Amino acid sequence: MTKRALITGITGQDGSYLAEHLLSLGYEVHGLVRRVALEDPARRFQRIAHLLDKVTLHAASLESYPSLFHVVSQVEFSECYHLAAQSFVAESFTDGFSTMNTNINGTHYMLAALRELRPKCRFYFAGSSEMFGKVAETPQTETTRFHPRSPYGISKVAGFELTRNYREAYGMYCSSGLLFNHEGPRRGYEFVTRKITSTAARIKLGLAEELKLGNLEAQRDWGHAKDYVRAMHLMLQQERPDDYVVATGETHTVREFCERAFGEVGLDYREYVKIDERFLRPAEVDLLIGDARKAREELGWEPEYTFAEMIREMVAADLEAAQLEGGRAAHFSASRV
Ligand code: G4F
Repeated sequence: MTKRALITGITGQDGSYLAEHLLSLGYEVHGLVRRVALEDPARRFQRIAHLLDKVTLHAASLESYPSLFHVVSQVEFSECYHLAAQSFVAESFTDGFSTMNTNINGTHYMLAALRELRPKCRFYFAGSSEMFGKVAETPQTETTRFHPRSPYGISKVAGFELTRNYREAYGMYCSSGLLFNHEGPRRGYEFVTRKITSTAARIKLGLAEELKLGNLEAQRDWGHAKDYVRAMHLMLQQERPDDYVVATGETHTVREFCERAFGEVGLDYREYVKIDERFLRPAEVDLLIGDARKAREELGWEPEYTFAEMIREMVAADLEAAQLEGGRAAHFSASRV
């Protein structure tokens, strides 16, 4: 029988990779999108443009229980991947209220709707290494104490606890992934990796002159999103629901990321990167490094990309985009002469 999955956040980096993965496994894939996205498909559906004839989209808002209830009542899903969230940590300091509202209530609404209508549906919650925050131990595992450092991190701890509570209180199959940073050429430009690779490419082609960043000494365990969505799927195929750390087990500084990304285009980052205090956070997560032994042993999950390969792929994609941008700019100025 064809398996049917619902992905919230299907238009994002992870949602688009997960949709591709599930389609390749023969799933019928449904995605939840905001109504505004349906009205602006060229921009909002960029990452899933190539999938639009293969997936079914439903309009709903994480802020509206009735809209989520309606979608869940429409189709018989056997798996639900709840990825939608306000996921930019810096933005959560600017507007903590809306981050909390979307991330906590959105998760609660999804769980409540499933409990009411599809209690047998398996649920995946996108937990985050931001939950470890000011880390209590290194490396971080499934048993490391949480100490979130941002409204975003706090909202993810709440979502994680709600997911665990639905599992324990109602016997539902609810699992959380404690995913460390995961990147790729579909990453949003506001996140540091994509900001670095896209600006390095633009500087190389003469389209930008410098790159303004905040804390260069922060350390992150960066993996590739394509690898991490495989882990999400595996978590819902186990006999029992559980929580898993997904990480590479390597950590690198933002500075090192800059060095490698600029190195890919033959430039020395020290000549272009400037510190701008606007990009410092009121409270920082200094060091993240995950121990994914449980995922390796129980799920049989392994990351395929190395750190260097991921950066190479991102820079190559951004060089291609910058070339198109440069071509368009040249065409525009030539047509004005
Ligand atoms: O790329 P970032 O914004 O990612 P961050 O805050 O680690 O969060 C990401 O990973 C989490 C998993 O741990 C996810 F849950 C979350 O949704 C998101 O995907 O920042 C990475 C580091 C930070 O220490 C930040 O202070 O880079 C530092 N940084 C330095 N300059 C900067 C900048 N970050 C951004 N976004 N922009 C800068 O200019």
